[in-house]
Amino acid sequence: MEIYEFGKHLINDAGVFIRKRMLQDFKVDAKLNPNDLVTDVDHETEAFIYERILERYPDHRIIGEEGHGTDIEDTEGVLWIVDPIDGTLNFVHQLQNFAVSIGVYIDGEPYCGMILDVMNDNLFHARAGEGAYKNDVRLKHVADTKLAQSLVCVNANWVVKDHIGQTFTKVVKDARSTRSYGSAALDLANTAQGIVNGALFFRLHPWDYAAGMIILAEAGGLTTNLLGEEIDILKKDSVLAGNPSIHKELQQYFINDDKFVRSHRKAHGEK
Ligand code: 2AM
Ligand code: CA
Ligand code: CA
Ligand code: CA
Repeated sequence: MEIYEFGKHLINDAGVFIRKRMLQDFKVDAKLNPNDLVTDVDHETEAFIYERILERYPDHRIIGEEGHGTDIEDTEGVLWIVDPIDGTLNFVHQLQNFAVSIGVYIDGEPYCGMILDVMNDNLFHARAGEGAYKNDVRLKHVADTKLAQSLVCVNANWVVKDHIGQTFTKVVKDARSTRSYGSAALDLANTAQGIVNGALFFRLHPWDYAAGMIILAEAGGLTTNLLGEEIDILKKDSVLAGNPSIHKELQQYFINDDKFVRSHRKAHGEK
């Protein structure tokens, strides 16, 4: 079976695994701070995905949020980038509104991406050059929109942050309104399916956007960092995603704000 087909089966199986596992008790631990949670189910799902990939493709490499592939520093060969549960806080508090996200890169080039909205059982997927899909339905290209008539995904945490909050506040004021689903992968999938027009994050990790970037690109959208620079798939960065028009409009808020640019360079370094 081909990688893309295998990946779609795998992510659906991971969804079945999570839905069954979450009926039993699971342990919740704090990672870096009391609001940064991880559960047994995150770890078990990552192990499930990791083992299944290596069983089929022993020479592929895998990076996962919960500890796999921490030594990987190059993009040679087939690289799977996995977030077993994106939206762990939603998983813990709501038992819904979380996703599995899997992106596949070959020699550093986007190959295919899958995002499973686990409790709604909706699979967003795309292979480079072949369009993006929600289940079996091909997604239309995202429509160009102006910020003033747009819904954009922004997490309030960025709006209240020192140094960068003022810039995010301007975006929030100028947008028609904001949404935040608590899962970056679902924010990107929702941008691809056009129910929101863009999504902005000051800091994400590769597993948060590896799949979403590919799916959005295949739906005609753009993803860069907030300064309009290309994202390195091995590094954490800020993310600006949207239809081409709003992507261009939103970039100006960040690029033209010296204080923001300085804070961004401090957090993420020079490109
Ligand atoms: P996670 O649930 O896989 O940890 C909203 O919380 C989004 O931001 C989710 O996609 C979440 O991924 C991610 N996220 C959580 N904590 C984060 C952190 N400290 N830095 C960057 N992204 C984070
Ligand atoms: Ca996490
Ligand atoms: Ca994540
Ligand atoms: Ca996660």
